[in-house]
Amino acid sequence: MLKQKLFLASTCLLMSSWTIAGSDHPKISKEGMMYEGAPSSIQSAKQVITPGAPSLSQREFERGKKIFFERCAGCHGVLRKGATGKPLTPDITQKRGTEYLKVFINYGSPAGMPNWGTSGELTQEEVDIMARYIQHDPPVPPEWGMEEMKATWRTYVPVEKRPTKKMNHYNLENLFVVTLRDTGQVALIDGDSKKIINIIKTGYAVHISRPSSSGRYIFTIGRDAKIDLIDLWMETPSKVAEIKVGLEARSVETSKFKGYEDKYAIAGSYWPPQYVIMDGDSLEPLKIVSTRGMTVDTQEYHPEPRVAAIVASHEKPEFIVNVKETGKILLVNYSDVENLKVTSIDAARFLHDGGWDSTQRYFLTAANKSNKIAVIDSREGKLASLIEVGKIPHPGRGANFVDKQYGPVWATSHLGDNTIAVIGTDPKNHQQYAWQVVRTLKAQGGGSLFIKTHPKSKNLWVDTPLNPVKTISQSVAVFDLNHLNQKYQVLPIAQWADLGEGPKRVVQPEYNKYGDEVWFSVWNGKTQQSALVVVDDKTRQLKAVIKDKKLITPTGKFNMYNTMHDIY
Ligand code: DHE
Repeated sequence: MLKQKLFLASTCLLMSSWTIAGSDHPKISKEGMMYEGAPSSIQSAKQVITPGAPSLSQREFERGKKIFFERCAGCHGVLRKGATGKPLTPDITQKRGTEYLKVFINYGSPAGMPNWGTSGELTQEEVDIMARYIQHDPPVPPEWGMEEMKATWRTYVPVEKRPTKKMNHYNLENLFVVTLRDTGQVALIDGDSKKIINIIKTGYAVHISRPSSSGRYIFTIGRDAKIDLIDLWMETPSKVAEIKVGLEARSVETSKFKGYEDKYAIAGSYWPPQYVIMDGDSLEPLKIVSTRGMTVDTQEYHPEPRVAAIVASHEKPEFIVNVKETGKILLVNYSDVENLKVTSIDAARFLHDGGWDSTQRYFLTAANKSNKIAVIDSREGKLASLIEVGKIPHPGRGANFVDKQYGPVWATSHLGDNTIAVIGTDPKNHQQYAWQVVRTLKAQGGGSLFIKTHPKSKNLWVDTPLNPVKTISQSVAVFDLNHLNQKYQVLPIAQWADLGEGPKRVVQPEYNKYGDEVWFSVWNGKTQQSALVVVDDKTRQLKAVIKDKKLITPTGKFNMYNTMHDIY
């Protein structure tokens, strides 16, 4: 029996968690493993000894816990109830037994489990520890309520001591806030001169930055759920406040509705599963709301529904909050924080990222493991559609343009295949195409994370940083929006950066304010040189390479003007 399982598991080795089109030799994607298995910052959680589970020393338990939080929690959830990965609670794992689990951890599975052992990511001793560890009850990390938040809330410059006008001469609207992932910093880069203005220490494995509605402040969130508030009006833009809103998080947003500009901020956490509304210029936490509850489909209780993307509505004083595991989209009305009204919309599991259509009325967001895009009508407060797309859509914020044949459209690329789904977004004047996939373009391969265009551009840029084929992960495809039937052009961005050794993944196209330059990160290893490459949008020629030994592992870049106004 075990032999048969071993055979099955090893044949699975040939299949990828994400079938990466464009790869000559499909295999478990190391890049995919890195993406989903990004380190968590959770450390504290008590040892639990579970009846029926094999023995585990205290040292082994600590090691298992660390490995689980770092490598496994992203897919299976901290409580191991299952998310993109299968549930791994002791009632299931103890029935499988240690030997079976070891095979599984070693060889992976076609359903998406990486081959941790045979890939060399875990040693045989670690595989053995993990097989025993997951037969014990999951240790539960602590909760994080108002007391904990307030204890981590620091003000460096109180609101009344901050400048009352802009004290520097930077063109703040063309500023780029660049994530330096592995150093837990952001670089502020002047989009006009391409010079670094300041590098600011932020949270662990910092993830995204969002500007306040006026563009005065930047909110940066780390994977450790630490938010740093940066005041751009200071002579040298610097940090003025910080708070830790949980133990793990990915998203932060600020209020944008008329009359509420810069008033509130919201952050969503992975652990504990909750969101918090804060005061926009001090970060004082005002209201914490748990997202624990029932799933959209089987309607069973989920103890760990993580908060994914959050966007601020332009139609109402509302934040739109994606709850990953329950598959629900919440419209959180912030006009009366004490009597909070929350509309819960049924979408699909597992919600991840998304962005607005060009009118900023409809929010299009990926339910990635359902291979669907959910469309929220933010005016009516309803689900407008659930659209079947390719395998594991990953739009970032997506791309809006006018298709000559189908009118206004929004597009997403995919992690799991090489397609780009182009979706009609104009129910008023192009009703027959609205919420339909009107075109499917074919790009370089799977492993795409971000797609981008700009209202002034005729180009559609598609990255593929997680494709296992180097020539694909190190370049981008660019389509001509006037000739979508023609093949894309490939630009060798990493080669242009001329960096020497390393994975050099090309990630996240981002336009400057004027829509005439597009910036790419060439994301190299922590000890290797990385760069930002700036391409002239019209000519598609190299315009500048920004290299500096302080630019370590740049990934996301957020142009102030485009991010403030949701232009993409
Ligand atoms: Fe992200 C956005 C979650 C790994 C770069 N990422 C998001 C959002 C979520 C998310 C929920 C939407 C935020 C919003 O709009 O409010 N990301 C996750 C993960 O759970 C995941 C898969 C694994 C993890 O444990 O973190 C993950 N992300 C990555 C990376 O490895 C990337 C490529 C590099 C990095 O910096 O870590 C990465 N994610 C980004 C970027 C955005 C993002 C650049 C914002 C895109 C934008 O244009 O707004």
